[in-house]
Amino acid sequence: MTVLLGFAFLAALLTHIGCSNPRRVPESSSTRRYNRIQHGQCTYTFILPEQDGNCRESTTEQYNTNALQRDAPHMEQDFSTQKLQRLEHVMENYTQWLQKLENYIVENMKSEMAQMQQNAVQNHTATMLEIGTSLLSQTAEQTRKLTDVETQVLNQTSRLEIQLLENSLSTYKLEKQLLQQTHEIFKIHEKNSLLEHKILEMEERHKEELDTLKEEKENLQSLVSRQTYIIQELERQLTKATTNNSILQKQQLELMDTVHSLVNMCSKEGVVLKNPKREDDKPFRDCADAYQAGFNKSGVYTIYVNNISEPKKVFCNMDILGGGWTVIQHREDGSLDFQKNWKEYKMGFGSPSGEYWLGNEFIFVITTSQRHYSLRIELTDWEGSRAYSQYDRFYIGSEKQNYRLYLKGHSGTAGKQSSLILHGADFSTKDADNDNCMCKCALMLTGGWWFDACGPSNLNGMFYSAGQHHGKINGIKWHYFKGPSYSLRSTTMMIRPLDF
Ligand SMILES: [Ca+2]
Repeated sequence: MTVLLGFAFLAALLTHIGCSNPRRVPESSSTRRYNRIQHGQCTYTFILPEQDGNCRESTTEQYNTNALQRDAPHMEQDFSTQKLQRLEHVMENYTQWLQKLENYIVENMKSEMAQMQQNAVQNHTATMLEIGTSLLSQTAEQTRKLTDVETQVLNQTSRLEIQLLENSLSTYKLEKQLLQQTHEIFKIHEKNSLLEHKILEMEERHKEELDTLKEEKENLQSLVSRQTYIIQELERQLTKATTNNSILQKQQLELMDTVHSLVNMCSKEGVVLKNPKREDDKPFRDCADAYQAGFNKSGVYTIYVNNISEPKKVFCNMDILGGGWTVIQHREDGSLDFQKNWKEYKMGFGSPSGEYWLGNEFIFVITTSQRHYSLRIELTDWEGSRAYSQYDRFYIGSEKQNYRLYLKGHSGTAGKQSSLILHGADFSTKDADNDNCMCKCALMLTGGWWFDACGPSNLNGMFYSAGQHHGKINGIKWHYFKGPSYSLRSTTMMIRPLDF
């Protein structure tokens, strides 16, 4: 419609349409007016006709050239008609041309519109893409953050899991230890109950043993009272016998007198006695004297020891190695208690026909004031084996010297080493501690002996009967024959002059 309105200016003329390559308008048309329109990439140039001057002048000129014809009305009319026709024709051309132009513009506009729409779509798409990209980047950022958070959470979870595992492990270990300890406690409980059971059993046994011992004690007490009675009886009988003995002695003296008178009578009448040796001729100092006096049977003899007015009964062994042995100690059945004091050991105790100790004072006098003596010790164990120890030289000191022991020249079968102390040892009893021990050997090992500290022998220890002789430290001991805790069956200590 705008274009159609433009036809009001019939003189308007579109000279050129250029797209992308605007062409220069020729200079020769300076007399014409140009109008340019820029639309997008295309430029439209319109040539507009001159309106006033020329048109009017030509009109005026035409009027002037045809001044002669002004008076001729027909010519003027034809001319106008022709002009009109020409104009109509031009107008038709214009109109066609304008239609074309319009079509062309419409065509162009269509493509431009499409272009514009496409551009708009592209812009929109670009915007959308941008938005999408930014959204994507934001999403990526968020995703990254989420991933970071997830990683952290995973790390923490794994750390917690590890800690949980460690805790479980330590818990397991603790449980194991607890189980072990419980087991040990259970074991200890078992042991405890066992021990308690044993203790109870032992207590019961002890009670039984105590009861038995009480019974035995009562029995022994009654036995002792019986024996005391018997002893008193025996003492009375002994007094009687002594009285009888004195009567007998009187009779003996009378007989002696008779014998003497008979001997005198015989000597006067020339009778010679074949065996003049008699026990009463010369008192025996020891068994060697008796043997040499012709008494060659083992038994109890009376000897007269130097400086001791009282005669002493001893057992003489006339069998071993030529006889003549004076027995100073003998044990054989445990009938005699050897747990005696100093005085008893000094003067001797027991019976020469059975178990006895001759007495330290007698041993001292015999071995130091008469002759040089050797010592022989005969031992028998519970298996029936016999052995001996012999010393070439033997004597003991005085009571002031605690009857100190002196020995030399050991030999024999009862051990290669001497079980008696060779370097000298004092005599000890339960009431006289002269040993070399901080303890009291005589109390510990019983009896009286030449203990050292406390030494390898004690023939005056406790007598243990068969079956009980093992593991006894206070028994009758001769270490180098049967060991330190074997109690022997029988012992004999005897002396004989060295020059016998
Ligand atoms: Ca001591």
